[in-house]
Amino acid sequence: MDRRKFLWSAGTGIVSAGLLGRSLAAEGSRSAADIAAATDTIERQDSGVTGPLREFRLVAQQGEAEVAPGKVYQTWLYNGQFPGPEIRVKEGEQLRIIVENQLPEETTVHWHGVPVPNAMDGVPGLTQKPIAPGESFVYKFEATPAGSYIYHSHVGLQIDRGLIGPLVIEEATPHVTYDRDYALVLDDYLPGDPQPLGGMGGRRGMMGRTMGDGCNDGWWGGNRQGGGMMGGWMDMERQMPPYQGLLIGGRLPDDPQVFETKRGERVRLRLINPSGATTVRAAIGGHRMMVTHCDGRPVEPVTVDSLVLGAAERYDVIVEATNPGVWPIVIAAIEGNAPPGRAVLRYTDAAASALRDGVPEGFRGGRQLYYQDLQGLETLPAGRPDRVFDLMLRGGMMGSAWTINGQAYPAADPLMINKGERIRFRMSNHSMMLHPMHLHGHFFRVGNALKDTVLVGAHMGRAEFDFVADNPGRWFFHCHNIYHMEAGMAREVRYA
Ligand SMILES: [Cu+2]
Repeated sequence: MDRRKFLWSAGTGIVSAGLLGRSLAAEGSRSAADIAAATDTIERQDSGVTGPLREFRLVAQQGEAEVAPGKVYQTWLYNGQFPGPEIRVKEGEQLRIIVENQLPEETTVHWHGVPVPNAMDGVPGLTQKPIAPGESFVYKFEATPAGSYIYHSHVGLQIDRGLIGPLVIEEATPHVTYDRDYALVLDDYLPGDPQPLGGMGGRRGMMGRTMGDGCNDGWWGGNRQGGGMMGGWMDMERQMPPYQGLLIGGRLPDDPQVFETKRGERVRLRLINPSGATTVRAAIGGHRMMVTHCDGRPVEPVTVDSLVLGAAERYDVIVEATNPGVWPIVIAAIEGNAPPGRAVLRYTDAAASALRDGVPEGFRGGRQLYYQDLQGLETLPAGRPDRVFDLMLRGGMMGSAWTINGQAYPAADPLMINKGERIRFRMSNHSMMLHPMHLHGHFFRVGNALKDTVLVGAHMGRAEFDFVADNPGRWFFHCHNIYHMEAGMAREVRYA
């Protein structure tokens, strides 16, 4: 077993691949049936050391998304679904995913968080030629390690059209027990075409609209002050697109996605946030959350009342069903202006069937999760770095670029590293916005846990992480607010 595999599997009890052959969709998973149509379990590959081959087909195409009854908009989708179909596989299986591009523009698919071989990483111009309209590309990689991931387009602002979906790799032997397992896709809702920061010319005619009308009670602590619109599509003051709400499972709060449970069960909720730009706080009415994984990596369970997810971050939590009723699962923007989103946790054996509406306790106080609360079960041991990069994140002045050390990608120097080195990135945020910074192809250590995306606080917030250069190639490092990424907040990390 090479160093890389050992590092990430230590302590998780990998079992032989032969035990992983069963194709089993999680009970109650809404999209299990949908994906089944596109899924075949095929013969095992010739090599005895690999798991079964699983084949999926993702068709990127134009279509309609219905976010509430009668509320339909034209957008871009995978397999006609929004969010895209849940891809759920078992640790060790070999994935073969055929992506067909039926869009009028180029596209690619990135497997966010999975340390795939470089050529499978889906970054246009860096790891592959983009998939032209009418063409296909076959992504092949091993489903390892287990975790909750995201797949999404990596071209331009396509994430904000709906080209997102959940990728779940189930553990052979989870470190926690649970009775149900649901993936919740959190998203910011943007009807209409996303536009880059450079293109704010008022083409969308959003001028004068008061965003968040009717929802402006401010309890979630979103940025409510200020008059906002200074003209054009982008809310210039907040530097956010005109999101009209937050979605869970592609649904607005008036028609929420419902997750069922029964008294006495333990429910695993995989909270994943492939939002285009929005950082959210999440809390559940009447229940605490036991955090068991961050960005897919297992951690010592820690119980909290709320947690924050930057764009592309994921947390798995276990909820103990000890409080029968119908409860809201609420997400609220902590940057930007989108009104809150909601799903529902419903006890099928509860007498009352009315939603216990209101603001979950987690928004009124209680314990919030911080990175320092996370103790990874797998870890990169503490140590001195061989190479340190100090990275200043700047931008946000009227119409300016978003930069790292003053350079805006692609007019930016690659960060050069050598295989085998331990690398440290130290980021400081000299801007007024949050930056969820993501490194492709590697897990990194934040505090005592492994992650792949780390939120750097606004107004001189700082964050640092260490990683081992163990996956050679040309890798993207960028802000996962896609508007910042498109305006330059990105670098290539290149192995010499
Ligand atoms: Cu950013």
